[in-house]
Amino acid sequence: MFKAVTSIAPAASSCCRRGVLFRSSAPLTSFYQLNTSACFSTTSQLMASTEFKGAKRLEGNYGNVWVEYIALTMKHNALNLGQGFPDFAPPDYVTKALVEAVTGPNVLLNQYTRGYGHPRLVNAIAKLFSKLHDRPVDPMTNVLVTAGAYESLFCCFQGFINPGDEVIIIEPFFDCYEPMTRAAGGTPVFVPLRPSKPGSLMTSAEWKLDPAELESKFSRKTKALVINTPNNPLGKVFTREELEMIANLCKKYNVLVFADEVYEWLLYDGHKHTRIATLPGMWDRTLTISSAGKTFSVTGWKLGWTVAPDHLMKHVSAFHQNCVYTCATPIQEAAAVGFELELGRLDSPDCYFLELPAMLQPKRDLLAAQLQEVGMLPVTPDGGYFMVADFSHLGVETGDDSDEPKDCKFVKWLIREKKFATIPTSAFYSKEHKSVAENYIRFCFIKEDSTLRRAGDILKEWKRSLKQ
Ligand code: IK2
Repeated sequence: MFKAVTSIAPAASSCCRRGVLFRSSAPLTSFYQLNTSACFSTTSQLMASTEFKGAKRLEGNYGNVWVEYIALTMKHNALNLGQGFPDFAPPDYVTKALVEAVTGPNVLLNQYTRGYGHPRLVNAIAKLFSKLHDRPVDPMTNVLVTAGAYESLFCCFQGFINPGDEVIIIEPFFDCYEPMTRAAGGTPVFVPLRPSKPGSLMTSAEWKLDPAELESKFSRKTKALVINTPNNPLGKVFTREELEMIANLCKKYNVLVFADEVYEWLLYDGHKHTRIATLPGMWDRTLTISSAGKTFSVTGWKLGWTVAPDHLMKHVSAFHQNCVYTCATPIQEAAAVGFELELGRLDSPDCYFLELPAMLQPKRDLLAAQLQEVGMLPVTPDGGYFMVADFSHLGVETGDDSDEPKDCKFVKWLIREKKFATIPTSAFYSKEHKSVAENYIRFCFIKEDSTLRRAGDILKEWKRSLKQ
């Protein structure tokens, strides 16, 4: 039933039904993954025999890019520049704070805490966001702590979207926005960022929205617009002018904004992050979503939060209360300790929120140089920790004549043949716009330099073999 023998069989068998990915105490790259097809066939036999159908809202929502490509990466034991997580240690003050929370004298930190967020954490987040939003943010009514930004997003969609509502999604988009819209009964309406100079070297700023095209997507049915800045996968940091244009349309058509700002601290070359909630008239219609996983390089902690005005937050909180209810107390305590420390040094270069992008910028440049060396055209990101690159000039013959987008075929070929994992960029575009991105694949550069160099070596070796 399992692809690898694990010493955690009892836990594994209980999680089999959920298709969970396990990590052993072995190095970061050696994950143990369940054979999900075996799990599903057992489940489907069960379903067939009892004729229970899944809920209609799940139709079209089975499987996703992560499930497919992570499984392939594991199968081929490939170097993983696909999924977005660091392969280096988080700041030790947060990990020490977690140990202290679990083993220290305050044993109650191992028990349930306040459902909408651990008091110490919501206080710290409210203090920070009062500064960032330049307005009082109430810890008890304007902050909701969730199981990752993912749960914040889910609660936003469930809290506001009704059958018949439309949600405008700016592409490329973090892939869960589409199934989350559909699961709430809504209809996603896509509008793409397009490269202004395809086939040449670009920065992420050169991927642009057409304002007229965007406005054409608004209608009486539009309930919300989702924006992700800095953007995954492009690294585009929307400018103040671009955000004002979007905000003005949202005000004109009376539309909510779900602002996914999980990469809010990851900015390069002096770029500034504008929070759409801070633009005139936007606080009252915006839910801002963040992630401790991205902020403190602890993606496995799965801790996020939403900041919003009371009249919006009450719907999102009600949904959270009826599903997850309360997040892990020690994790919240440790994140609170992290915030309290950083709050005291926000403008100092020692602040992790500034130190991390300063550490990542040379990694970004190293990866870009390596990609250029083998003939790819990287799009230099202004933010985030991903980079997309045009591979179309390489002329690789994958031998795959399926009707999948070119980037999917190329990524599968790279994993299979070169043991090197990336993610196809078309996965972040809707069916109708996949062609905009199918010459690009996505690399994650929040990795040790040695990992990035290994990636460069694989690519260079391959390039050499092409010449022979
Ligand atoms: N929003 C965006 C834009 C994200 O990128 C993520 C998670 N990162 O994705 C990993 C990848 O693209 O390889 C989330 C939300 C979810 O964040 P969290 O982990 O806090 O739930």
